Amino acid sequence: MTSVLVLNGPNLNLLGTRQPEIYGSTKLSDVEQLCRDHGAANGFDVTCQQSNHEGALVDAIHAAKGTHDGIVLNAGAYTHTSIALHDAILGIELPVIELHLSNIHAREEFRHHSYIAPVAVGMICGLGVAGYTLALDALIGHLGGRT
Ligand code: CA2
Repeated sequence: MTSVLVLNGPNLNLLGTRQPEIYGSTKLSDVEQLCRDHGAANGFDVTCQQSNHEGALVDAIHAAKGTHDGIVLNAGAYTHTSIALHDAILGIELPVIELHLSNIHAREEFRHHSYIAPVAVGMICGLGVAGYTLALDALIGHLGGRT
């Protein structure tokens, strides 16, 4: 069965607890359950991980090789700073869909640049929690699945 890693970065463990006007009021645990349910309903497996640490995210990306078929990645603020995540994605040769809850292009200028974008298949941003299932469908479609 196709297997997808949904990987969330720094501070996303706070989802649903603060700044609902930007990030919505859904908790990360509910987002993760939504992703797993979406996979189960559409015939693919979803594993969810979150870390606040750049190196742990690099390790998770490396570990995805041979375990998962692709990654939905919300790298949080590391999106805008991390050459290490960029290089990790290049190193695994698995398709990555970049995801952001908020529209990073409608926010502060420092959020406009992404180190993930050049090594991602594509990016979904600004659509809130719905973006996660859209990103999963985009990844499955990219992998040649049915959704
Ligand atoms: O819009 C997104 O998904 C972001 O990746 C979220 C990051 C931000 O640095 C990116 O520019 C865009 C921040 C995640 C912080 O999440 C929180 C959620 C609730 C309360 C506080 C932080």
